[in-house]
Amino acid sequence: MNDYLSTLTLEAPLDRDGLRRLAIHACLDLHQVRWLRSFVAMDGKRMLCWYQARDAESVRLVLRQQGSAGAGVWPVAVTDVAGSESLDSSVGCMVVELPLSSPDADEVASLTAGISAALRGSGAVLRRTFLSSRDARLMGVVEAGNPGTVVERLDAAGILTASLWECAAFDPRPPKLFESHAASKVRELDRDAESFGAAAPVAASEWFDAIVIGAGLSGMCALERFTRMGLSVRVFESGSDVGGVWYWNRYPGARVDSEVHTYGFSFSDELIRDWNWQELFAAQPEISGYLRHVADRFDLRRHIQFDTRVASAAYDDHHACWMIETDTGERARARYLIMAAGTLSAPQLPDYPGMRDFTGESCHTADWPESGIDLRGKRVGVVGTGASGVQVIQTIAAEVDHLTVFQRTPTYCIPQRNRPLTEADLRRIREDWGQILKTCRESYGGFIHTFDPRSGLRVSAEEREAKFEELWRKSGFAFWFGNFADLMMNSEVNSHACEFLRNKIRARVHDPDTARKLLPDHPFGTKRVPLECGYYETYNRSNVTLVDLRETPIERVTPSGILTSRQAHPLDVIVYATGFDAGTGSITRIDVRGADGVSLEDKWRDGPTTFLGLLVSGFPNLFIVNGPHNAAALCNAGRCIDQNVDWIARCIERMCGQGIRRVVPAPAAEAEWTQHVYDVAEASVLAAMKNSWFFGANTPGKPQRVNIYAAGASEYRKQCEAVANSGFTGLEFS
Ligand code: NA7
Repeated sequence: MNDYLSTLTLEAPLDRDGLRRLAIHACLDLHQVRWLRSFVAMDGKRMLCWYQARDAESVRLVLRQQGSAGAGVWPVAVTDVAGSESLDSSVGCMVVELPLSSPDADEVASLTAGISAALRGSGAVLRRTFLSSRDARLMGVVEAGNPGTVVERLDAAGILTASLWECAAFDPRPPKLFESHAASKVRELDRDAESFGAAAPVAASEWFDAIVIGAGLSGMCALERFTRMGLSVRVFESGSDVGGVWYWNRYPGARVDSEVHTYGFSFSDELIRDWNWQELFAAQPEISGYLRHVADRFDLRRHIQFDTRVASAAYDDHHACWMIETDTGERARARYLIMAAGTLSAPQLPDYPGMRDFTGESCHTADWPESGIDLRGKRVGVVGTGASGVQVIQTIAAEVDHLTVFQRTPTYCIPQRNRPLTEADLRRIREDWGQILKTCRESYGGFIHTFDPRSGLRVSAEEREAKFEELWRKSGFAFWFGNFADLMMNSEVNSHACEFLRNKIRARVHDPDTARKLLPDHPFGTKRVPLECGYYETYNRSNVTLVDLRETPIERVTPSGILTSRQAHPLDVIVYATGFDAGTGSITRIDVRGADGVSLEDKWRDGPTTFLGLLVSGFPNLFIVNGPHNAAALCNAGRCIDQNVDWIARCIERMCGQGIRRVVPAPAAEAEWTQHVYDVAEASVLAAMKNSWFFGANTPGKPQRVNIYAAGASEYRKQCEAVANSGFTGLEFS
């Protein structure tokens, strides 16, 4: 490490808080720049900063982030003058600038000795010198004393000074955001522990600027961004590795439904360049591998505590911080709490009587054992035909002895048309990367598919049918998000699409009665659309039976299988592909308590209320990356997570930059956004079918309120941008 100095011109007088705020932007971790000491002139117009860094460019990067791009940086040799102790920042000091005729060691030594001798008996002491050989200057830090006397004494000794400024010395380290990080504050808080009902004290090492819950896509994205901002971050993850849903959903056939290159992280061009995706729609092992690679490559693991579930989080209004407690009683505090626990991650099992009595093996798709389940030659029952059920069913049908599918609501599945990615594909992706991101950013769902701007009613029936056929032959969500612009807003257009897809099912399934059971009757897109690969043909197999639970409901699970109102189905394995407590489940399963001790679960008892789906009134400094009321649920998760993390980071940057301790949405702004979310849903085809997790209908006892922002990802982005660009209107900062 080398020593560097820079002189910054200050726009406004800088106090200790202002200095600390600058330090936040130093991103010391990232650039490995240690900002050791600053000397701020009493007139508030300039500041001399001393850094240690690998090279001057690293310091310049830091200065650019502080908004001081023009400041000069020069290498210096630092000498602590013999006998001096470290500078006491509470004592005033002076910076004396002296020109040198030749910066050789002898001249510097004699000048330093001369200054010390001249000041002897004046009350002032030369503490440290910075020698800049390049421009032949010596900067001396003189502690205590009177500036007039110092000038007089140096003059009398024939020592020429170029300038002398009276200043205050500040130690900006460690670059923590808040006073409350200091050990003394920690002790004070621990005396205050009854507010958390806590027994064990919190060690200083358990203080962070931000706590992130979850190390899936959103937690990793937030972690990477926050550490780059210079925040100290601790991520708590219940799994034993990174990945979130990709860690837990290890069931056979688990596969992403976004074109995978549009799904991954966008924060590193090198990552885009170096990582070679194998398939257009990658399977779970490949995505897990990618996420593990990112964690290693960007050194994220050291901030993550695995195998740890956060049980509670309480806001301490007095100290403006969150305190979390894990299920093993560990505690940690942070100014910001980031919910990154996923929107479809709280698995939901049905509550059929007798489930515990089943003597075979059973599990939820999102809790699949790491060692797998051997399904070969077994009688397997799959309950649920959403995206997970469809993937399991089409994957295992050929290997099991018999597969019984228990279907409650049929859904429209569209062909995924997966394929390997070739060298040429990867080259094209890298060349077009900027455009791909732009398209995703501007599209309804954050995917690479964009709506046809025409109305589906403005074209002839033949043209419409031809368009549907063309889209159906494409891969991914082309049929959903590349369709006519009014597909999701006009029920007539939507009903044409439904009939087209029903005809496809009729044509693919041989047995008319089975085909009939598979025909959905709700509007297309009002339930998340599964992507399939031979799913409908699975029902043509002789070892597959479809049970329609609307005709013959499940009565109970027995020790040997499932009993419906019509018959017993003997089974060796039951797979519950029954979905999630969507949107709110992963958040309210944690006991989150806001400023006045009210629990978030209670606040959301009649349905979630949020501002932009990112903040909740009464819960200061709580940010939700992907929960209810934002676009993430309908969206290509990678892209929407990017955008949400970016917005949150900007908000936190503003708080750090202005010394703000607390942010919370105004109740009126929250009410307005929540109403807007409802209004958009009511105006769309979603209103015609509320029996879905979009409305929380799949979770017993949950109020039926829309969870998602149906105007789409691009509109959502615009709304968020507008709020941020207007100085975060709707938020109350204090
Ligand atoms: P989903 O899409 O919520 O699907 C769950 C399925 O389970 C769905 O068919 C449900 O029927 C069915 N279900 C739920 N509860 C029961 C009970 N009690 N009995 C019978 N059937 C039941 O979850 P997935 O895991 O498939 O997909 C989640 C997301 O992951 C997906 O959108 C992709 O984004 C990735 P219902 O329709 O409620 O009648």
